[in-house]
Amino acid sequence: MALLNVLHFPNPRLRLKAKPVGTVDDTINTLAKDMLDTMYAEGGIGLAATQVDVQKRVIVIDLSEHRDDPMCLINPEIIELEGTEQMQEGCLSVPGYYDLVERAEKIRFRYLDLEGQAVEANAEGLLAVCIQHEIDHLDGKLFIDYLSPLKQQRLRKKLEKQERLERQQVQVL
Ligand code: GNR
Ligand code: NI
Repeated sequence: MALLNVLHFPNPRLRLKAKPVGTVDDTINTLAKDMLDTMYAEGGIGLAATQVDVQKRVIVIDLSEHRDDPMCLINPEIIELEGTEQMQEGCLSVPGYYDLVERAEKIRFRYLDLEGQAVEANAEGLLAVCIQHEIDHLDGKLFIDYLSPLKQQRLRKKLEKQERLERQQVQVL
């Protein structure tokens, strides 16, 4: 088991665009496993490779109550969008902040599984929101990008201050 470091906004590396995975090999399997360990340890329902500073199109999700039903999606793509819906979102890269975001209500998506097999499926509700949130990460986008510039500015100041304090704490230790 390996825990990976999760980048926090406004780290510019969260803006990098992830590259498609060529072949689903052991490296990708290990990455997916480490990402799941990290997601569980941090209490998230999803995680994108971009958040752990790996620019590969890999996401993991687990919406189950008992945290025992992981999904790993390689090269995920949305192929159809339907309707709109607002949901309260949070992000492991924007700790302690939650806000409403409007996204498609239903999606059809495709991806490669950990065996490299192509899969196509439909999603709605929280799963649809989560997949859209994670694919945004792979494209360097954060949920707070959808908020008003004023909210983004306030959040940036707050998190920059928080990071400064954390760095000072580390120096004292
Ligand atoms: O843990 C998470 N919860 C969440 C809630 C509403 C919408 C999206 C999410 S994803 C987030 C974990 C995360 O940051 N994934 O990138
Ligand atoms: Ni996120």
